[in-house]
Amino acid sequence: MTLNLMFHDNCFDGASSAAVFLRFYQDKISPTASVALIGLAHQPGQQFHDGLFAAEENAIVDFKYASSDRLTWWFDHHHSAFLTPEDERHFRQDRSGKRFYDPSFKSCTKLIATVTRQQFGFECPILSELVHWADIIDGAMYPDAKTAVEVGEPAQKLAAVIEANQEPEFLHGIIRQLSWQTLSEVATQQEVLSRYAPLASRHADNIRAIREASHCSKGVLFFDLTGTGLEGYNKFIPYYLHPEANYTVSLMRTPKRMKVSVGWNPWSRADRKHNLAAICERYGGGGHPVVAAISFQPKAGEEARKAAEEIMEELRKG
Ligand SMILES: [Mn+2]
Repeated sequence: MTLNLMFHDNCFDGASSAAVFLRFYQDKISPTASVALIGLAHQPGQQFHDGLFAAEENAIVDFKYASSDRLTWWFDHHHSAFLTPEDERHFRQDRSGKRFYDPSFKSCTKLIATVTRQQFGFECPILSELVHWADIIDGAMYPDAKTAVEVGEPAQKLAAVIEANQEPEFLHGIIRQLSWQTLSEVATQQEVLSRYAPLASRHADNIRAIREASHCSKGVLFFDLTGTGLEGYNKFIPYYLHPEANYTVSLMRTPKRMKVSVGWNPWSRADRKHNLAAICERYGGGGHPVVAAISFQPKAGEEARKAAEEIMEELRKG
């Protein structure tokens, strides 16, 4: 048996989802399957090409639905799981019993662990620490912004390493380890810690850059990182610097895309009146109600800036 296991790349929940699914698959479906891991990133334009579904079984976890009849397994919890209404119809008509969608879950990892236990009798205690942390990290369940920004726990350090990773082979190794070892064992190994060290100093630089670039008006914090060369940051930094902000809107440029990110302050005492995934979907993006993003072509700077401004105006109205 061959399996293509696709997962949300550069994401702790994506990697954890892949690890839990991989272990489930080996324990309950096919112990000898040859499994290829494939990280998927959100991109403007067409998302899936046919080669992704070339194995005997093809699985997607923590990522958008593909209306391919060659898709065998699918698990997702994102609000914006369907690229089109046709994709959603395709999913609703599915009778395979192997495609699962529940946006009430904070992490896809927990969704997979729950469904595979209930429907396939899959139990694996060494994974429980991983499932616990995926829920905290993907669900932003930290007690305060300081805990989230200090990155004190090994799981948080591993998450930062995964988010910054640019070597697919390294992440694939981590996923395979996470399916057979405890999270603590994997997260505290030297290979992970040595990758975290340079990120820790970059993290401190990012805090400084965001402090300088950001300004808050009517509860909405804005910063533009396109001129800084910065390609990613801990998404809680804005609320650590500006606890008074209810929302953040930011602009960032990477070689592959121009990205508008929109977030809700998880420690805000205000009532959230906007669904950020729904707002971003209007521009071809998506995500969760509390954190969402839009990817534009790298050259579409003006288009991205216009979208960011429109979104800020909407959020400032309260
Ligand atoms: Mn997720």
